[in-house]
Amino acid sequence: MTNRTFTMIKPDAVGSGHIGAILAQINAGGFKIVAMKYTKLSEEKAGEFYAIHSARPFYGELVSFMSSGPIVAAIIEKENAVEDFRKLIGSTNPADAAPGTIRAKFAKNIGENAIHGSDSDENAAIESAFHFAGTEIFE
Ligand code: IDP
Ligand code: MG
Repeated sequence: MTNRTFTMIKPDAVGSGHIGAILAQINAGGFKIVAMKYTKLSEEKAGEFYAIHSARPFYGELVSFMSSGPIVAAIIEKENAVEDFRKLIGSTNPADAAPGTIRAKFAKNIGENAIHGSDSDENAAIESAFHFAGTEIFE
C-alpha cells in the first residue's frame, strides 16, 4: 500500500561530488522527493540506525564509515517505492550491481556503496521517522 521509501546518499558519494548526479537519477527514475536534509550522523546515531546489523562482522566499520562525513537523507515517493528503488540502486556489492544502477555507477566497494534504500515498507517507515519529523515531510 505504501508508496514511500527512505534513502541516504552515503559519505563516499557525497565526498566524491555525486549528490547532484544521484538526485537526478532518482528523479529520472520517477521518484518525487517529499523530505530531504543534508546532515551528518554521530557515531551513536549511525550505530542506532544500523542496530539491526550489530552482530555482523562489518558493523564497526559500517558505523565508522556512516559517521565519517555528511550524508543526504531523503524520503521519496513512487508507486511500489521500496522494490523499485532497490532496483534503481542495485546490489549491495557494486561488483554484482546491474549496469546503470546507482551503485554500479558510484559505489566504491561493498561497504562504501554510495546509497541506502529501505528493504521493506515497515523499515521505510521506521527509518523515515528516525530522520524526519512530520513537519519536515511535504506532499
Ligand atoms: P543493503 O544496504 O543493500 O540493504 P545490507 O546487507 O542491509 O545491504 O547492509 C547494510 C550496509 O552495510 C551496506 O549497504 C554496506 O554499506 C554495509 N555492508 C554490507 N555488507 C558488508 C560487508 O561484507 N563488508 C562491509 N560492509 C558491508
Ligand atoms: Mg539493508
